[in-house]
Amino acid sequence: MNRKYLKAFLLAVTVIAAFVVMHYGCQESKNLTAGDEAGRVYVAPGTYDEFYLFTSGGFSGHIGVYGLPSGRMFKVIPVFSQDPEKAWGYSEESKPMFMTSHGFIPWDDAHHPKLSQTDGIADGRWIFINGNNTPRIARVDLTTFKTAEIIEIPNSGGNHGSPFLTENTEYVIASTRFSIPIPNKDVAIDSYKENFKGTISFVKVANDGEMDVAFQILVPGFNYDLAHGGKGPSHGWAFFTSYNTEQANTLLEVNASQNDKDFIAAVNWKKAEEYVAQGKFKTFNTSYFRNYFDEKKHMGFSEEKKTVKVLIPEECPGLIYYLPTPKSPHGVDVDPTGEYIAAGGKLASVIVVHSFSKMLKAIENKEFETTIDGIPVLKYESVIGGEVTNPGLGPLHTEFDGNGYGYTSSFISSEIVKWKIGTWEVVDRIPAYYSIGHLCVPGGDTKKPWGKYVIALNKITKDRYLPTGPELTQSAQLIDISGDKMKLLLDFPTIGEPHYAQAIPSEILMKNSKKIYPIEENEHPYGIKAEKDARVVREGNVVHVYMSTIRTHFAPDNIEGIKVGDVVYFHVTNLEQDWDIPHGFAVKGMQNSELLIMPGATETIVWTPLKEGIYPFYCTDFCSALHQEMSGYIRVSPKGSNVAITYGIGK
Ligand code: K7E
Ligand code: CUA
Repeated sequence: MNRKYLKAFLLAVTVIAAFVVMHYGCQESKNLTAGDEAGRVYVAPGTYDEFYLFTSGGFSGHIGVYGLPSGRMFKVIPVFSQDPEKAWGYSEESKPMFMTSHGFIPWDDAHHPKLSQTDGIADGRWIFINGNNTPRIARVDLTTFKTAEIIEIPNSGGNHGSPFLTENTEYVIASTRFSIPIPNKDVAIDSYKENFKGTISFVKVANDGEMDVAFQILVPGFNYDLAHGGKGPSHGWAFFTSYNTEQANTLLEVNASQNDKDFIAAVNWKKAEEYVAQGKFKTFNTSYFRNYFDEKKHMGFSEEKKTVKVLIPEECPGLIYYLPTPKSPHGVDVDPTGEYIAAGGKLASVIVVHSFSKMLKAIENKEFETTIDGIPVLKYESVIGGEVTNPGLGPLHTEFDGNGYGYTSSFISSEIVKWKIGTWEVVDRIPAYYSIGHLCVPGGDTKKPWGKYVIALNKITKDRYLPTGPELTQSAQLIDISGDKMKLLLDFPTIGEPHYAQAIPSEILMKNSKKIYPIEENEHPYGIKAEKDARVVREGNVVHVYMSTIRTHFAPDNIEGIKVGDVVYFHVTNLEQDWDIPHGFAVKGMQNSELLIMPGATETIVWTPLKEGIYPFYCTDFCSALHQEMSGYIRVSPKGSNVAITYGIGK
């Protein structure tokens, strides 16, 4: 480039930069709205360029955090699965988070991240995700990007259709993937039709996020797959797909694909609240756990709950209706207006879109085909709003852009199909490489989608990436939807098996991101506020080490008097009060994991030395130029030796 062009180029860049600053400068104030009566502050819709993307980890049990449009990974948030990097599930404080009625379960299969909403718009307080295997719902705090609570869902054979929300996060909702006897009992598997049932669960979310199973609805023994809450006019209702309405218990690939139509269950949860208030529920004895992490005590707590309220549709008229839906439907997605309910019939040749207003009319006129266990089945013709023909093979999930279009993923034909709400015509399609499952438009399941992109979440990526042995990477693809034609911008591999993902403008979360835990607020019973309080205390064969860290040493860093057979608890408080200065802690031969202690936090790890000798310990996180110096020694003497406890630093 010669000098003249360079000058012109620089001028152009300056003008563009000034424009961008002006444009987004005003936009920020336009987008920020005041808090509601609960004091929550949220951000109204607008145009954004930069997003956080939260992806499901599938059977890795975690959430991946990425930036958009870069596709770069920022963080992995451990949720249901142990993670030695963060000692999640290994530290004494985090172990209670894994408690269930099946005991300590250190993994799960997590499919659907779902951002909390206020007035049908993602508000950035929390992200929920389901444990599909051992039925659970987790809540992750988006100020700390840390799992804050995990609640088990009782009376469930698997928690796939979860954790979808009502529009003000009144409830997270869940449905059973597998029907089982409820309460569970020992029966012949081929007694499925008499004995197996499903449940739909409504989990109340308090203003501070605390979850509690408010009530469940006992439903026929089908497989319930996915769900979505209504919005706008359909607020007060929730929709659940089902398959295997044949009620097969073997060779489902054939036996559960017989019926031309299965059902979407439409549940009137406001009505359910009335029935519960009137006492029209049965109390079922059961066992399920609620686990939560106390940010001040830096410690998880676990409580067992023993009963749950169950509504029986036969005794609660108007509670639930079935909408016939072809064929083995998977996703059920409500458009931004709340009027249309799109179903992804895996084996269907069209995308069926039900009309909420027609559904209400059909209910009023009692246009029923039949009734199943007290649940009226509405006539298909009475509830159908439209059918998208030629939607590709194997439609699964739909998201919306807020400009009147739906985007449906089709697994078998491996593409995204864009269609117009109202005319139901397909207006564009783009291949996904390969075999897309879910897809995500920022805000694409809310009242006011942010749009701009659709992200394809692909299951199979053959020939797209460097081979990595028998299993290839999973991937996401970023597609521009700002014009008439979809445009592929970027491929990026993702960690864990991708199912759903959700995106939110970065500025909503950035300003709330927590930097440190104030040390003066640390209420950990084994925490210390200053280095001078560091000590080692023996209680029989249990030894408590109250340890501190600050750049660049541990206190104490020499410990003697530990014996084989001791159970040693290292309670490590990180005294740092600077952003992004965690310290690590690990002893040679540690049987569980390291610790990674955030500024101002205390964490505990237990160690049982098996042999006498000298054991180095060290900081695992490169924290300063003298990080390699951040280490110490523990002397372990034989069982029964008379070496007294001594400890110190700098002596
Ligand atoms: Cu992968 Cu939502 Cu579990 Cu569809 S589900 S793809
Ligand atoms: Cu502390 Cu490295």
